[in-house]
Amino acid sequence: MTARLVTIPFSHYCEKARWALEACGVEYREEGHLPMFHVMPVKLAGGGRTVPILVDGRTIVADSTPIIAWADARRPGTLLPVDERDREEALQLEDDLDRQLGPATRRWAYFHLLPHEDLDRFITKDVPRWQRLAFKVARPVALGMIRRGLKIDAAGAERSRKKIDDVFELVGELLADGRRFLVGGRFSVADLTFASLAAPILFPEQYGVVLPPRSELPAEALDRVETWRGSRAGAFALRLYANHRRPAAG
Ligand SMILES: N[C@@H](CCC(=O)N[C@@H](CS)C(=O)NCC(=O)O)C(=O)O
Repeated sequence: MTARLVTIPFSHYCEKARWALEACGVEYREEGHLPMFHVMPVKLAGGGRTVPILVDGRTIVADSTPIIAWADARRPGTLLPVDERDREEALQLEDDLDRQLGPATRRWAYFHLLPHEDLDRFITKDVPRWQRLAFKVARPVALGMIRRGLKIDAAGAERSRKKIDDVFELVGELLADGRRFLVGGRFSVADLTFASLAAPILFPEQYGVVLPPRSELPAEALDRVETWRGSRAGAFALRLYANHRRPAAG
């Protein structure tokens, strides 16, 4: 039976899981939902509250980190380094990035993009039609819930901007010795995690679902995005996407 990945399609933690499944050659089908509308399907599938969650027969794997471990077990060594010390280092980086970078890029991108109703089409793509229609009607309420739930306001966005700068600086320092990957000389979970969690502020073309083109970003956000894209860490993430991720379907 084909595994099922329950997602919020544009979510970068879902992208992290999706990329891992594809890298490990796992066949799966994606079931996308809008934020808030995801709660019931995730519970019914046996998960907690967040996506992604993977369902493979009776096996339920919640959270992108165990999903990567599950995918790697099917093709060992694809993402989790075989060398024990490298593996520990890569998993530690994954954990740090999950806790620091992921929430910061999400908050910054939401703050700048949510007010622009014309960008809703990217949020509402690949979800059931009824959710799309309900979102149209309930937009102010849904956005209010997202904003309150994730503390999305100007001060939060500015804190997140600083956090992203700090993480990019740290990653830039790691890369300063000329290494091509973060750990162990080859592509691993650490690289995949950095690139996918940085994606909401870099807009790589190969992201697993279509993101807004940069030409449609509000000017003040675009400036910052271009700065991040041009930084050592940003250019690294874009290279990982170009070389290690299949192009997004139309
Ligand atoms: N540690 C989790 C984080 C996942 C996460 O934060 N997912 C968000 C989407 S980006 C979510 O489901 N938010 C909905 C909610 O919290 O209700 C993972 O790596 O899977």
